[in-house]
Amino acid sequence: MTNWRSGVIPTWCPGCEDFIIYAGLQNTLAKLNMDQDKTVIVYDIGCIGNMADFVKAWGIHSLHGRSVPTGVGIKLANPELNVIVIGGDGGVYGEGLSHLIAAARLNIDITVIVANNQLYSLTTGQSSPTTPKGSKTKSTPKGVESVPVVPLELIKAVNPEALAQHVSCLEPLKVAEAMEKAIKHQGFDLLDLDQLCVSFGKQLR
Ligand SMILES: Cc1ncc(C[n+]2csc(CCOP(=O)(O)OP(=O)(O)O)c2C)c(N)n1
Ligand code: SF4
Ligand SMILES: [Mg+2]
Repeated sequence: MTNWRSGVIPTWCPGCEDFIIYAGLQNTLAKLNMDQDKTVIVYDIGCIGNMADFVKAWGIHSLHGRSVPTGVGIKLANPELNVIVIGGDGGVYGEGLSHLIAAARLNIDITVIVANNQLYSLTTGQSSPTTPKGSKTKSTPKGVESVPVVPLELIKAVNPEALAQHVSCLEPLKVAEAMEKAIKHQGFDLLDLDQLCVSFGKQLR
């Protein structure tokens, strides 16, 4: 069986649900017997993006908010490749939101997996576009004033054919099932994962 672990020990905080996403991805890539030479994983910047060091696969640790267009470029240049994009809510729904919408509208055949902890966690817990209204975070001590972005509704609005899923990391088996469905899907797909940041986001769950 193909080994998808790089050998580098993950540096996430103990109890971080990024471990669930990492385990789900490892299991799914192995279960689907993915061709390691034809699988490319593009990582955004952030805690979840640090997975770039922990997975043994071709990949790019791109820029914050620029993982989706990097993945789109790879797919357009070589359609034979399986392209998976992994990022956080800050990168994919904040700085990179227009790229996400463009890729969904064009129905580019990539899988986008988002660790949605409703925070900019690597930078120690500022609010993101998905932080619920009223939530107190490091950057919003009096509570967030705006309503959150709802990723699945955005995707469905621009492409009814796209596969858009939402699963909580509290259900690891469902995370892996959803990853399998997403990777098998032909066309654009988004997997939004409810991921707890135990260090800065306990007040959000
Ligand atoms: C263009 C750019 N803007 C800002 C930063 C600083 N920065 C690094 S990580 C990060 C937050 C990441 O949040 P998210 O994408 O949600 O990932 P998480 O850390 O929560 O997993 C920010 C703002 C950066 N590296 N590059
Ligand atoms: S800061 Fe939060 S998201 Fe980042 S590794 Fe720690 S628990 Fe996970
Ligand atoms: Mg985040």
